[in-house]
Amino acid sequence: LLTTTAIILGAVSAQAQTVGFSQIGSESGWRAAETTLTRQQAEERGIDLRFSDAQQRQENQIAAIRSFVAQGVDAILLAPVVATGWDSVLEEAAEAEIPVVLLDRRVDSSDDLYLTAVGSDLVHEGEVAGQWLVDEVGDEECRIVELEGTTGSSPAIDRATGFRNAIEGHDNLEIVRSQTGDFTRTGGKEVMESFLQAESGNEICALYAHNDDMALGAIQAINEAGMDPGEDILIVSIDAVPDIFQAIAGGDANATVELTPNMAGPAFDALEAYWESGTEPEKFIQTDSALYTQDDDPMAEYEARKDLGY
Ligand code: GYE
Repeated sequence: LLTTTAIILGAVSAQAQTVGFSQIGSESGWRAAETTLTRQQAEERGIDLRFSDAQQRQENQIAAIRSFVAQGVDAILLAPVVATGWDSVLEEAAEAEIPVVLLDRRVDSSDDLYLTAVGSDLVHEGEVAGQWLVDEVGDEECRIVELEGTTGSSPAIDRATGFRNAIEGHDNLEIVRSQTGDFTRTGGKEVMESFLQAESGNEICALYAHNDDMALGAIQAINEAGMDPGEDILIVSIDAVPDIFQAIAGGDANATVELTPNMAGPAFDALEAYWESGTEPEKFIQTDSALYTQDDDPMAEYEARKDLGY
């Protein structure tokens, strides 16, 4: 009887765990890389990944989570497009005893409603970007325009806060325009065009973009306006995607703050420990935020990232 039981338990534990992944969409190169790496990590670990692309709409994410609960998956990964409106669907997952792991963004819900959150300190990222600009301009007057991420998302809220923390007390730096570009290149280009028109005749010293894709779109707009991005207008952003390193190498951008796209590694590690032995992880598993500038061999950084699925 014992042998038979051991064989059955062995078979059950060897059975692939099924994980539902509610992904925001593919709005940026960074997001595409996160999806690529999540699929690779699941493959390597023998996890059956069920993927849903929400096209950046919260209602699609909520529907996907409900579907995963109905399927009886063993865990859910959620990259929450915005920070609010998750309580009821997370409660449904909790009632079904399905652990939820948040990736790269946070939610306002109680942390009892998710196993852990894997991501960066988004406020600190904004502070790193702001401090770079403070150091770069010294005492010079600097009128700043800001391309914000998706309205209501935790990165848009926190990266705005962090940047303002860093420039506080430096009265020569002033944010004169701020608008969402929704984390996309198209959004960054279109909003930067409107900034340039609205500020024609006034000097714009710097652009702070909440992600590299909006900065890359803005660079196109600045070039089309006959100005020199990286020179006439300093550009600092966040994500460290390969294309921003090409822009930095070419003098079209100045600095980026790294966000690893590998959120799934730590997420699956926590889930495997939880499945194996019920280990409850810390509620926040933090990833690093290194700064890269023109002094950091940008083409080597490009080469290191270009095949990661961005
Ligand atoms: O910076 C951006 C993506 O949620 C922190 O989402 C992430 C952000 C990332 O659209 O490229």
